[in-house]
Parts: sequence; structure tokens; C-alpha cells
Amino acid sequence: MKMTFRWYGKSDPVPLEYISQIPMMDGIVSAVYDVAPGKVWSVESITAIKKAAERHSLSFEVVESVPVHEDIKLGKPSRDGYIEAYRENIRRLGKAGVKVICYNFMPVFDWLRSELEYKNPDGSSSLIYRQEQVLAMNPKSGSLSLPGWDASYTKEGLSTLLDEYSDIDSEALFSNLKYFLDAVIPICIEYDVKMAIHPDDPPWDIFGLPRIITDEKNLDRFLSLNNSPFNGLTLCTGSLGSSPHNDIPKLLRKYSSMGRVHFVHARNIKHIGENDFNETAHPSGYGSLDMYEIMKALYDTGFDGYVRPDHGRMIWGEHGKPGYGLYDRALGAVYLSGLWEAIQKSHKK
Ligand SMILES: [Mn+2]
Repeated sequence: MKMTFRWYGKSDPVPLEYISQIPMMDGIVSAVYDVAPGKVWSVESITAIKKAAERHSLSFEVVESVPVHEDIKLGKPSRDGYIEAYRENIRRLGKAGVKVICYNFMPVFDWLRSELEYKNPDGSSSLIYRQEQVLAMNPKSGSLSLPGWDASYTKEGLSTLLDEYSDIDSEALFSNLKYFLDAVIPICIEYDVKMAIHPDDPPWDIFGLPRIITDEKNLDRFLSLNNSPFNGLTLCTGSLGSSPHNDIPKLLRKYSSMGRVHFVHARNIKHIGENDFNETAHPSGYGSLDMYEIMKALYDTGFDGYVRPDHGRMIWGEHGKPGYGLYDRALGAVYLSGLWEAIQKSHKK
């Protein structure tokens, strides 16, 4: 297990020096953030991240994310050009020593929350999801004000894009995903870079848009779209775990023993309703997920991939990128490493 920490590049309020001071930290997870989806990243930009990380004795072996252009998800004829750009990014990242690429295949919207600074009774704040509040927004009417979501679309642009998705159901999305995988996995094999899809967050359809990386049945189907071990998962415990129907330690045990889990986002959430959840501190006692069982599932299956803490709360007066403060993520990282050490030593007796 290698412990990592997400870093948003030079504009990240958390400097690499601070990340390197977190005990038991191995490396960063980062990306080139100033290039539009579907375009090729410059070798210079990739090398700059690697060199900056190495100056602080951190590795840079995981990219999150190389975004997938909407035309690929829609299966439009223009997808082939965007896929070629993606293949070139894999080659360049592989040459720079990157081992895992995290990406997602969610139509239009990435992760969704109803509030980014929900005040907890202890004065900390966290990201919260209340289905009713999210569904009360109508993306087509321009009343969409989803917090944290990149509002780079104009109202008209978003409306057109949503219309294009009206023909895309989950079957079509699976088929477009297979087309993408079959084109990129051979390059991954050649350059020793593993693809690791991130589950949909939250893992259910929203605004009439299909979401397919949601549960065990669909994860099985996803992995069988392309059976190469290079086609794998970013198992985000908080994303899949926001559905109470997903048994996270069981899923981890199953897919990690198949060698198909390459990256883990280890975060806790608390169910506060059928489709509602709050993001909590990492330790098991604070949320609905048993983090000990999660780390144990990884240990027992010989997991040697990457783990990172995820989100947590904003504490100690920190103001930062929602979900990506330094303090609570650092506490999460050390807690997870502590669980790992305890599990490891209890096995050696
Ligand atoms: Mn995640």
C-alpha cells in the first residue's frame, strides 16, 4: 500500500512541503489542470509536476484525472480524435513514470453535492448531499447553481448538451465506454499505465442522466467490457458507500483479489437518509463505513496499489478548496496508515 495525497498544482493552497511533512506519505496525486478535456498535455507540464514532487521526496505515479471528453461518452463521430489525444496522454504519462490514471465516465456533471460548507455541531464544516435540494434545481432552466461544479457551460451550451444525452441510456453509455476502453487499453499495456475508473458520485441517475459505475452488478459488467487487468477501478469508498446497498469491504475484497483495484479513495460518509449523506472525519466511529474492515480487506488481498485520504471536513479555521483542506485529510492519512500498521503487525504474530 502506498499512501498518497491529492495536490492541485501550484495554485493549491496546500504546498508540497506541507504534504511531505505528513508522516508516512509516499506521493502525490495530481494532473495538468489548465488544458481542456480532449487536448494533449505538454511533456513540460507533466515533467514539472514530477520534478516538483521529487524535490520534496514525493513520487508522482497517480494522475487524477485525465478527463474524458463528452463526445466520447456520447459516442459522436468526433470521438476518435479525442480518443487519439487520450492515447497520446497515456504515452506521455507512462514515459514520465505515471502508473495509474483515474478518470470517470459520468455524463455532463461530475460529483454532486447540495452544500459545500455544511456547519457541523462541532464547528467544522463538510460537504453534504440532500437529494431533495439537488433535484429542486432544473439544469435546463438555468436555475442550476450546484456548488463546486465547474460552471464553464453557458445556459444554452448546457441545454444543448443535455439534449444530446436524451438518446443516451445506460446501454448506450456502456457501449461508448467499451469503445473507449478497447482503444486505450492496448496503449496502457504498452506503456505500463493502469486505467482506474472512479465510481459515479453519488451512484445513481440524476437529472435523467444515466450513471453506470454504481454497484456490484455494474462494476462486474464494467470489468468484463475489457478483461485486461489494465482496465481497473479507483474504489472510492465514499462514492460507492453513499448508497447503503453497497457493502464496501465486500466489494474491495472481491475486486482487489481479482487484481482490478489500482487506487483507493478511503473516505467516510454518514447516511442521513435514503439518498442523503454527510461527509465526516475518516475514523469508523464518525461515519457509516468501517474503515478498519476496508483497510483489512486491502491487506488480506495483498493490495499493493495507491490509497489516498479523501475530503473529510474543514477544521481548525482552515479555508481552502472544499473537500481538499490540509488538516483533516492529513489526519485521515495518518489514521489510515495507522490502521495498516496495526493490521500488518497483528498478522506477523
Ligand atoms: Mn473519490
